Amino acid sequence: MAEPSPVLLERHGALAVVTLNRPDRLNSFNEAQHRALRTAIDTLAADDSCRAVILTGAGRGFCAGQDLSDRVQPEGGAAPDLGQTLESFYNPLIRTIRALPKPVIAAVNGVAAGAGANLALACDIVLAAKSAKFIQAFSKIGLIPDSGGTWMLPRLVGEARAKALAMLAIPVPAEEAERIGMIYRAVEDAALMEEAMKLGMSLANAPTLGLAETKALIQKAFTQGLDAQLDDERDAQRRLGRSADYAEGVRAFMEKREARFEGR
Ligand code: T3D
Repeated sequence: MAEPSPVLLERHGALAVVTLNRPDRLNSFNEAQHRALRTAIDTLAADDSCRAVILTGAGRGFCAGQDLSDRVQPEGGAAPDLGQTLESFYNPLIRTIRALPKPVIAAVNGVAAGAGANLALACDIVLAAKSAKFIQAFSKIGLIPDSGGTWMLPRLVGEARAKALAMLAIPVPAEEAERIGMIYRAVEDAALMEEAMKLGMSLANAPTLGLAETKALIQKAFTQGLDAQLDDERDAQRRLGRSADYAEGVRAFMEKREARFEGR
């Protein structure tokens, strides 16, 4: 029988749902899943009719990071070059999601561990089922939090918590993750996909160019001062002022009706 695809891609109009699909391994990454996810995201990136993306996991986990069964070293065997896997797979994945000019929602349906946790945190809006938890599992196997973890965690939760969570690999339940600002919201398990779809549909029908500029500017804010940020805001607003969605937004407001944004 043919192997099931390690990544599923569904379209609901302008909204795409990407599902990691190796549930018996908690959707941990092997090379096939990396390649399939890259293809799915590249396809959506190139498709202007896709205006928002949801990333979720099949089964009871979101993603348990690297598939460790591919990392077992025979006694006396050569060590793997983990820098190479980061360079080839994890880093491009995080860079692509951060640079994607459309919103990406993580719908964290269950445990998110190692690179799986940091993949979720790299998304623009993170919703999690209340039973989900986030674990910086790396320290348990002698590694550092990769996939942007050492950059993202201190920004989200502060240096003190980031170091403790990373060094102790403490599981953070979804509600606690919401309380400390690590994620946007924890929701009832049964409501997760409905909430994610609602949010996704509303983003998919929003002014996409404005959302893309908002995403880029907020991400930039961590790396530059206020003066440079004000200049970038001016430039973005100038570009957006020429967009069809801005003209439609103003017209709709004046005519007291719902705007019909087209993402251009
Ligand atoms: O290597 C490189 O290229 C560098 C990049 C590294 C990036 C990384 O992500 S390193 C970190 C790798 N991930 C981990 O260390 C997490 C390992 N998994 C766990 O700690 C636990 O599985 C969880 C805390 C995530 C969940 O625990 P629990 O008790 O809910 O489930 P479980 O029973 O441990 O797992 C269920 C099955 O999934 C189990 O298989 P089995 O016994 O039913 O056949 C388990 O072995 C498998 N599984 C879970 N995580 C992984 C995995 N198999 C391979 N690799 C995994 N990461």
